[in-house]
Amino acid sequence: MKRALITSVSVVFLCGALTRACKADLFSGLMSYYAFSGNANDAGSLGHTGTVHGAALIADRSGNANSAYYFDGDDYISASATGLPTAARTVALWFKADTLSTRPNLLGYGGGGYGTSWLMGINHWGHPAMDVTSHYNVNTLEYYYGTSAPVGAWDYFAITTDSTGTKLYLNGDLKASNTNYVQNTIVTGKDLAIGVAVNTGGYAPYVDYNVGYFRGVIDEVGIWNRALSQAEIQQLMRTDLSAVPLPGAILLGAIGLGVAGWRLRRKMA
Ligand SMILES: [Ca+2]
Repeated sequence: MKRALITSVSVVFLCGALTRACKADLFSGLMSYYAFSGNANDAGSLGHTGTVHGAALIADRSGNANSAYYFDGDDYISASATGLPTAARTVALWFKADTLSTRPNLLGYGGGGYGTSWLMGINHWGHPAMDVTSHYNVNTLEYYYGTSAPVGAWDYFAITTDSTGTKLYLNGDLKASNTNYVQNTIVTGKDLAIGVAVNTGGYAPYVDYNVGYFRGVIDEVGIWNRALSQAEIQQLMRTDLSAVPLPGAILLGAIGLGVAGWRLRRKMA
C-alpha cells in the first residue's frame, strides 16, 4: 500500500512535470538507462548493472554531487550488451570533454562480425568530427563541427537509426544524416562500453591509433529500441528521467499501473 502510494505520487509528479514528455512517452522502448545517480545501475528494462573500471563519481551538469562519472583517460564502464538494440535504436548521452586529442570513443557496444559493433565518438581517424561508426569504418556517419569543437562544455550527443536512415544530433539539432539503416549489430554475449570502444569481437576495452579513451564527464546514457523523434530528443535534454525516485523495473510498470491505481483509489475515496 505504501509502495503503491509512492508509485502514484511519482507518476503524478512525472506527468505533472513533463506533460509533453508524457504524451511522447520517453520511457517507451527504453532498454538501458544509466543515470549515474551514485552508481552505475541500469534503470532501463534490461537492468544491466555497469561495472566501473576507475571512473569516479562527480557532480552532474546541475551541480548535484555524485551524479555523473568522470573518466581520467584510462577509465571505462562496462555492462552486458545482450538485449541491446540490433536495428532501430536511439543512443544518447551527455558529455563534457576535457580534450579531444585522445580521439575518444564515448560509447560502444556489440561486435563479433565484420562491422557489427556500434561506436560513437569524436575525432576518430583524426577527423574534426563527431561520428557513429563501426570497426572497418562500416556504417559511418560524421558531423564536421568546424570551429565549434565539443570540448569544455556539456553537450548532448544522440544518434538514431531506423528504416528512414541514420541521424546525428548535437544538443537537439540535426547535424548530419544519411539513408543507411544500421541493422547488423551483434549483441548477445557482448559488452557495452562507456568511455571507451569495444573491440571487433564486441568486448571492452579497445583502443588503437584512431580511437581512444574518453577524458571528461559522461552522464545520463540512454539506449532505446526505436528512433526517437527530434522533438523527443529535445525533450530529453530538458528531462532528467532519473528524477523519478524509483528503480527502473518498477518505474516502467508503474507508468500504467500507478495511474490506474490512483484512479481506482480516487473512485473509492
Ligand atoms: Ca546523473
